[in-house]
Order: sequence, then C-alpha cells, then structure tokens
Amino acid sequence: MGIIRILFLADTHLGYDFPFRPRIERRRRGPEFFANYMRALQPAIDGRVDGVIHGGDLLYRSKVPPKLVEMAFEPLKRVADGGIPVFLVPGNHERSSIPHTHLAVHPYIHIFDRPRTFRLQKDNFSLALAGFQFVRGAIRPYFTDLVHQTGYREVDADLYLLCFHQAVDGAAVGPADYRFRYAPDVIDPRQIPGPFCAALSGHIHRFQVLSRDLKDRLLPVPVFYPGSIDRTSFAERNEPKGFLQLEFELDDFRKATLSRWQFHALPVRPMIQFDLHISRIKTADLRSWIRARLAAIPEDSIVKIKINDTVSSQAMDVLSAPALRTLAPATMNIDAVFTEMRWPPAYRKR
Ligand SMILES: [Mn+2]
Repeated sequence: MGIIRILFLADTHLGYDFPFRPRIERRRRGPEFFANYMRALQPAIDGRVDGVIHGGDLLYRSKVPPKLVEMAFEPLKRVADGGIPVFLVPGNHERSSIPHTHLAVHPYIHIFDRPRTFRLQKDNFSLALAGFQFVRGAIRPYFTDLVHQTGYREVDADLYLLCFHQAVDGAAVGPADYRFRYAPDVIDPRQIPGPFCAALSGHIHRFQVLSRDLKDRLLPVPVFYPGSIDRTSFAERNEPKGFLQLEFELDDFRKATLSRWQFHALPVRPMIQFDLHISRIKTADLRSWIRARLAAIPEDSIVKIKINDTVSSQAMDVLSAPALRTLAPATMNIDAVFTEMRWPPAYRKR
C-alpha cells in the first residue's frame, strides 16, 4: 500500500576545526565534516527519501557565527525546497536550541524546540514524529512525562517514531566499550511507550541499534543511533561512520511496520595513536623516532602522540604543535597530548 523512506543522520558537528579566519596554515578537518554531511544528505537531495531526521548536534557548539548556521542549513533547505520535510532535534552542542534560528526558517524544516509531534504524510500513509530537544541533567524520572508532553496521543497516524538526543541504558562508547547504565541523565528504554515502533537518537557517536536491555531482555522499542558522520575524537578511532536509512511499510491490511533499515558508511581517515615514553629516548633521537613512525602510516592519517613522563624544554622544541607539523606531511593532522605536566618540575606552580 505504501512505503516511507527516512534518512536519519546525527552529530554532524559542523564548524569543528573550521575557522573562518585561520591564524595558522595547516590541514583542517572541518571541510571533511562538511563533505560527509553532503554525502549523507545526497539521497535526500536526489529525492530518493521521503523525509530527513537530524538527531542533533548539527553544529559543534552553540556560540557560532551566523555564516556557519547559514552553511549548515543551506543543504537542508535544498532538501526542503524539493518538498522533502526535514526534522531536527537540537542537541547539547546547540545548548538545546538552534542559534540564529531565523536562518533555519523554512516551511518544510521542523525543529523540536520543545516537546511536540510532527506528522509526515505520503499518499495515504502517515508517520507521527514525536520528540523533544536535548534535556540536560536528570531526564530519567521525567522521561515518561516528556514523551507525554509531545502530544503524540492526539495525533492520528499509522506509525509513531520517537526522536531525541540522549543516552539510553546499554548505549556503548569508547575503545573500552563503556556502557551507559541506570544514571539520572540516562533514559530507561523500557519506558518508551508501546505505540512507538522505534526511537531515533543522536548524542552517542558510535553507530548502534539497541534491541536488548542490560539484562539481555528484548526491548519493546528498539533504539537507533546513526552515530556521528566523522570521527570527532580518538575515542572513536576504530568506529565506522555513516548514517541510516529506514523504510516503513503499510501493507494491504493497513498494518504499518518498520520493514528494513540500513547503515551507509562514509569515508573516514585513519586515526593513529603512538605512545611515547620520553624518558627512554634521547632528546637528540626524538625527531628520527617520530619521522620513522610517521613514514610507516598512511599519509592522510590523523595522529596523536601520547607523551608519558616529564618533558624537558629541549624535547618541547620537537613536540610543540608547530614543530611536529614540520615532521609530518602536510596531508596529516598531528598533535601531542601530555599525560604529565608540560614543564620540568622547576617550572611547576607550588
Ligand atoms: Mn555529539
């Protein structure tokens, strides 16, 4: 009887490493975020989906120049101009609301600026999209109430989707697979009411679909995280990045279901971390140690050198950001992080 296709992306963090007036010349990662954003939206720009949901953290922070907001909304408006509605959940990086929001005004762009429900209709098939902006702090005790406040029960539709930008019990992050659990700022997914067929959320940067709770019981409503469109930190260095496409179907008996979904991967650069125990290397050998390591990895790598032990000022001459850049090809991004105080003990504050 009908199919509705939804493109779901989140955590685009536009504006990250994207200075409008750069003070130094080096490779910036900002354009890569925009490039993946455009790649993710391409199916919508081509008219191959019926709606777009952005799960929040469109921008990398809340205080941004209007130009950045304009650049972020330009492709969304292009999608909306094609008659495809766009739904946006303000995330924590937007401080729960879109800055310079007048730049986002378009009859087909809908923002969850408060708990509310939008309707998406295609022929005789309709979806209700209930959702709310990012809620800071203790959401767990108020979650049921918030869902209620969206007013979804007053909206008639074949299928109901819940949109938010929060952590839920069982969501996993980081190289050590940390799992969120039972905290006041974490949603209990068992509390998502039955009429919903899925919850779509941003916030967690790893792509994952939660269908079981922490006790391995089947969840009544699955939770989808598309993850971020690029690696925003070294904690994400092993994660594939991309976006989701979900297909909803209305059959001949007017029964509607989430019939299929697919993760679409986006290109990412290798992220490589080296551990440097500086007390074990002569300062004179430091440059060649770094050069040898950089020569053995892909030229477009994003490199972090994790420096253990106290660093002498001579070693700092090699490890400062500008000095490191002279050792790496211009195609790399390179940075050092210091696990101890940057300066020898004599410089430390008491
Ligand atoms: Mn985020």
